[in-house]
Amino acid sequence: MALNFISAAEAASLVKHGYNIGLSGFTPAGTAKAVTAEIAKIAEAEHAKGNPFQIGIFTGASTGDSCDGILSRAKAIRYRAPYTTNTDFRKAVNNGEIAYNDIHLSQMAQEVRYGFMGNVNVAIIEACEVTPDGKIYLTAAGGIAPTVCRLADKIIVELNSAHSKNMMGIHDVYEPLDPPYRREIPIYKPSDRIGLPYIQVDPKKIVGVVETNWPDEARSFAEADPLTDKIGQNVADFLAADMKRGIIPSTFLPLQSGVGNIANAVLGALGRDKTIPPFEMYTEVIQNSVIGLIRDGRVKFGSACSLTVTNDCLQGVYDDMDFFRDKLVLRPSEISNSPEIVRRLGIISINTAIEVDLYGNVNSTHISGTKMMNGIGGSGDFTRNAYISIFTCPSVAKEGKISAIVPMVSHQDHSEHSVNIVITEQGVADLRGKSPKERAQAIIENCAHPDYKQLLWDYLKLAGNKAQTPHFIPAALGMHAELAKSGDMKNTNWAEYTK
Ligand code: 0RQ
Repeated sequence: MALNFISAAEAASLVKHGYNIGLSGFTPAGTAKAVTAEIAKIAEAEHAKGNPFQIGIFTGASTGDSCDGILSRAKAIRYRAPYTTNTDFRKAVNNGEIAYNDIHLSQMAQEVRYGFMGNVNVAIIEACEVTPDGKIYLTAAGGIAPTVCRLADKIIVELNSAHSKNMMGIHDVYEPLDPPYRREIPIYKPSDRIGLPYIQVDPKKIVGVVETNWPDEARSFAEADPLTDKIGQNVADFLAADMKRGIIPSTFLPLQSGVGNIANAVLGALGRDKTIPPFEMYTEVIQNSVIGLIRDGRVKFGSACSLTVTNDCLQGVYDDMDFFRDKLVLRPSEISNSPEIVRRLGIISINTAIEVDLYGNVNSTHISGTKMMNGIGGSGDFTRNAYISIFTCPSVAKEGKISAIVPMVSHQDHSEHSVNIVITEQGVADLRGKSPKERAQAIIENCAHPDYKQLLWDYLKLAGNKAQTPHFIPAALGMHAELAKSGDMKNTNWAEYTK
């Protein structure tokens, strides 16, 4: 069956008001771009005529501006899941305009399969190659593409020449069976391959192929600075010490590292620390620093869901594919983030917190308890199941007006039961094997900024000693209340709560 080449506008016209679209991609890597940009134009034209036009978006993780950004500005999104990083999308969500379902990334594909979110009407999949017999070769990410391709009524392929065909062979496409027939996912080491290098679809479902040349819209990273370098060095020192104690085997364990500036800098520092042997990654995103570490031989193998790297870095990988081919694999998100595999491989997870409380509960998603930042992403998939779960963050934010260490988190994503280690530029709090009161001592002593230490000790005093997890409930969110009132948590006055 011959492929039907159509324009992005023609493809977009197949998407109707009320439809759910399923997208390839995971972070801006590998996300469809041209068709979503045209859908936004249709939405704007319909809205100008007074007609409703909104769609649901199912995807792997965040997307680029040509999806979440353009569609949010066009007020074309009714519903979306999961993780996102787009500023305009964030504004619309925090304005109450979009129904945003922030679920664990490992669960996205299966929840679509289970029918929790409705039908997938159209799948839009970015490919570096597509064949008339229905083989779709993905670009820089696995995401939920295999699942939405199988479930969708229609498939549109964006054949993007900005991605090299050298990508063919890097993916390992595998979809588990659903309960009650599910078996183990047979990955026993990060480099194991268990599936196909392409998605096989019924060619009759491919209603159009849109040729594009549209580079990925990955953000650039802030340069590492003394603060992120210090956090990174603290992580490296901690891991080296745990290896010396025999807690981490001398062969080391696979690492997962989160997304963002801090995660990128932490990985860079880990790579430089030669007391840590060359290691493997079983992670969701490979960022720029990891590509450098693979080149240097510091990372032996990278299994991920996406290459979330800058375009020059991606081009470098494409140009050197002979070198990278046996050192990289990209997987669907339900495999890259599978709790079963995280537990089996003994992964050391390193994610970034927005705030951490005295007992080790972590907020990764909400600013001051109510406003969405990005989402939980894969941090929960890894943290809950890791061999050692680590959270890093600077001890203060916004020029020191906000302490990342607070008496009680204003929103909770990861509980005290799952969080092992907290690391700031101040130091390392090892929470393993400790009671809540012992954890509070370790966190204030080692992680809080000096400007906030006394305030936090004073809160503990106020909370008293006669409880398993001491709190003085009327004041537990007092630092957040003070931030809302005066703009600076340092002005918190516990005496106001005991008058
Ligand atoms: O604000 O953007 O205005 O400067 O939050 O913080 O310090 O630049 O750190 O880029 O690493 O992002 C948790 C959001 C950190 C990210 C989070 C403000 C701060 C800054 C960004 P500005 P930094 P990062 C794998 C795993 C959840 C998902 C996850 C994230 C901005 O890492 O989304 O881990 N994680 N996924 O000033 C107010 C506080 C604050 C604060 C920081 N306490 N109060 N603002 N900020 N702390 C990836 C995937 O799942 C795909």
